[in-house]
Order: sequence, then structure tokens, then C-alpha cells
Amino acid sequence: MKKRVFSGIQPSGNLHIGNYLGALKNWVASQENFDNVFCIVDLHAITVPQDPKILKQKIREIAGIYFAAGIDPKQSTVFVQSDVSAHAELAWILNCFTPMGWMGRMTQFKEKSEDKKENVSVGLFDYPVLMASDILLYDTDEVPVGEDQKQHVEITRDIAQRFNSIYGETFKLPLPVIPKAGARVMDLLEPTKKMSKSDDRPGRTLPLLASTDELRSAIMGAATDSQKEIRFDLDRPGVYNLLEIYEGVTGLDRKEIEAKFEGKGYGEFKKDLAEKVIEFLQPFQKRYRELTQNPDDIDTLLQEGAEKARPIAEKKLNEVKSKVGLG
Ligand code: ATP
Ligand code: LTN
Repeated sequence: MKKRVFSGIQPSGNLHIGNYLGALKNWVASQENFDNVFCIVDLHAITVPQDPKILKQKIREIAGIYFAAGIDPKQSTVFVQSDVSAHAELAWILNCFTPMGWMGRMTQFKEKSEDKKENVSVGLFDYPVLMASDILLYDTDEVPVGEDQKQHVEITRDIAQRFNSIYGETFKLPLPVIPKAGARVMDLLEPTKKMSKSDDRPGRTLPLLASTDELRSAIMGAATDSQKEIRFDLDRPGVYNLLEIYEGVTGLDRKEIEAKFEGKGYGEFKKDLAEKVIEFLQPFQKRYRELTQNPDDIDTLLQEGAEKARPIAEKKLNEVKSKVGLG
């Protein structure tokens, strides 16, 4: 029996190279060895305001990106979270077993709710419980995510353990799997801040579907520093980030990259990085365009995915309901 992998991405904003290197790349790389479930987490996306028309489009766009990146619907179950209602139901039940204090400590909540005051929804606060439900419904072994989501996988384990200790063994405890390189790609203009799809003003991110001009100009304009050497030095976040992107898209090792740019200037390095990012994204973008020519095909794949996910999720939900004494 293969181990199960579960992961998801929110259909909001434009997917960028950070999402690819932190998450998608690893889903594809280990696809053959696992039983994979990949979700488009639209219920998570509405924890902050979304335009309904755009949300619907983004769901299909993310699905197209999953498939273009190499997710194979024969090897992986790909579906939309809101198509499987067990996710929202389990989230409610787990809410009743999760202390408020645990949620208040979540870094992502603190960051995303800063300056918003009364505009912060209860859903945003509760976001990690819905994520725990996603993961726990499928007896997940591993959750491949970027560094920023590690805390949410850890709280998932805490929630599962608490439930198991009251009702007996019900949920498997999942492990976060964080990549060695590209786990936290930084904003190109402010390299002390994570590259984020909710802040993708021009020049800050490298969107997977961007034109070559956009990609080139974002890379050429990326913040560096006043030093000269091109090496992996964590104290120089701008250069470190660009080198990490280089590593991620070329697969070269760090020593090779440093040797290649020894004695060269930032301009030359950036030009080469832009070419490598473009070379890497062009075949992906081509596949994306081909796949999305007929939107009905994507819809069919998503429906088939939901059909495969639903019985697994419902079985676990029924076990939980019965243990709790519901119904
Ligand atoms: P937002 O910044 O708007 O919260 P996001 O870019 O974090 O969005 P998500 O849908 O929340 O996007 O994340 C999808 C996946 O991409 C997650 O596994 C997350 O850890 C990973 N990820 C997100 N940003 C980065 C980043 N800058 N570097 C590496 N991985 C990232
Ligand atoms: N919170 C995640 C998206 C997400 C997720 C999941 C990831 C929702 N449910 C389950 C892994 C497993 C994020 O990337 N922001």
C-alpha cells in the first residue's frame, strides 16, 4: 500500500514561482510513489473577500496549472474542496474540540489580520481547523507544503491527537514535508517578506503564467545589495533568494552555481536567471494553453476527482459522527 499525500492551494491571486518550488514541484516529483490527493481549496479562499466570477475562473485556472505542471489525473485525485461537503462538516465538528487559544497563536492569522480589525472574518481565524479537516479526512501520511504552512500541519496533529485521546484512534497523524530549496521564496522587491499571491504588485512575484517581458523585468529589478560576490549567504536575503530560484529552476547544486558566477556582476547573473526562469516556464505555459483550450475537459476531470474523493471523505466523517454520538 502506498502512503497518502494530501495538499492544496487556494484559488486566489496568481500562482507564482514560490508556490511552484515550495509545493507543486514536490507533488509532481513524488507522484508515482504515493497515493495522491490534491485539492483546490476554494472554501479557504473565501476567508478573505473574493469576487464570485473571478473565484470561479481561478478554480479552473489552478486546476489547469496542476495538470500543466505534471499532475496526472490517473495517478492523483484532483478536486475542488467545496464539491466534497464532508470538509466543511468535519471542520464544524473539529471546531468543537479545538481551543480558541491554539488558533490565536497561528502566525498566518496574526499576519493576515494585522491592520484589518473588524474586517477579519471568523473564517480566517478558523482557517487551520478547515485545513486540519482536509488533511484528516484522507488518513494522510504526508503534507508537502512551503515553510509557511508547517505550523498549520503541526496544529492538525494536535487536533487529531486531542480527538483520538477522547474517542480512541480515529485520525492518522500527518507529517509536514518541506522542500530543502524553495520552501520560502521571498518577495523580489522586499526580500525579507515572503513572496505572496495576495501581494503580487508588479515586480514582486514571478507569476507562473506571466509573459517573458514581465518575468525579465521583475528579475532585472529585483533588490540585491551593495556587495559583489554571488554566493548563498543568508545574511544577504536579496541575492540568496535569487540564487535559490536559480537552484530551483535549474536543479544545479549550490557549489556549481557559485562557481559559475564567480567574478561576475549582478547584471549578468540576473540576465542568466531570467533566461533560466523563462526556459523553465515556457513548456509549462504551452501545456497550460493546450489544456485550457477546452474548459469542459477541466470541469470533467474535477468532477471525476470529486467522485473519487467523496467516498473516502464520507467514510471518515461517518466514523467521526458515530463516535461523537451525532445523528
Ligand atoms: P497568500 O500569500 O495569498 O497567502 P500563498 O502564495 O501563500 O498565498 P497558498 O495557496 O496559501 O498561496 O499556498 C499554496 C502553497 O504554496 C502552500 O504549500 C504554501 O506553503 C506554498 N507557498 C506559498 N508561498 C510560498 C513562498 N513564497 N515560497 C515557497 N512556498 C510558498
Ligand atoms: N493553507 C494552505 C492551503 C491548504 C492546504 C490544505 C495545504 C488548505 N488545506 C491541506 C495542505 C493541506 C496554504 O497553502 N495556504
